[in-house]
Amino acid sequence: MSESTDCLFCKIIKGEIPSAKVYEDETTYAFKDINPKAKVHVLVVPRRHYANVAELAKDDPAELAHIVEVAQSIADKEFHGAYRLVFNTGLDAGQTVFHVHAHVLTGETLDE
Ligand code: D5M
Repeated sequence: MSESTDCLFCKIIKGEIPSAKVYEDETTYAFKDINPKAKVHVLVVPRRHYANVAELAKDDPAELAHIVEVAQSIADKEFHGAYRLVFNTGLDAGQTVFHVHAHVLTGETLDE
């Protein structure tokens, strides 16, 4: 599915809801998390709508690899390439927005 009308992150990608953009290209959009859990907390999302990382990996593994590249480039700029990458997957794992997103946590030394 390429777009979901009720999806918060689809609306952010389309500019219908404001966001603090960090990076964008043809396939991918990155913006600051509204509730940061680290000094730098960025969400990296594919423009196409996939519910979770497993769907993305199955349907477009190149985009998943690209999301990792974008995360790396953010951390290279913010914190000498060190970062934590999290994909919450499923309600019981804490996923609240069902448009796949990589949490990139960086900018400071992270607790274990
Ligand atoms: O992560 C969903 C994340 O999305 C959570 O960390 C808050 C963030 N969020 C929710 N609404 C917004 C807006 N409008 N801008 C920026 N960030 C937002 P999950 O893994 O699904 O729990």
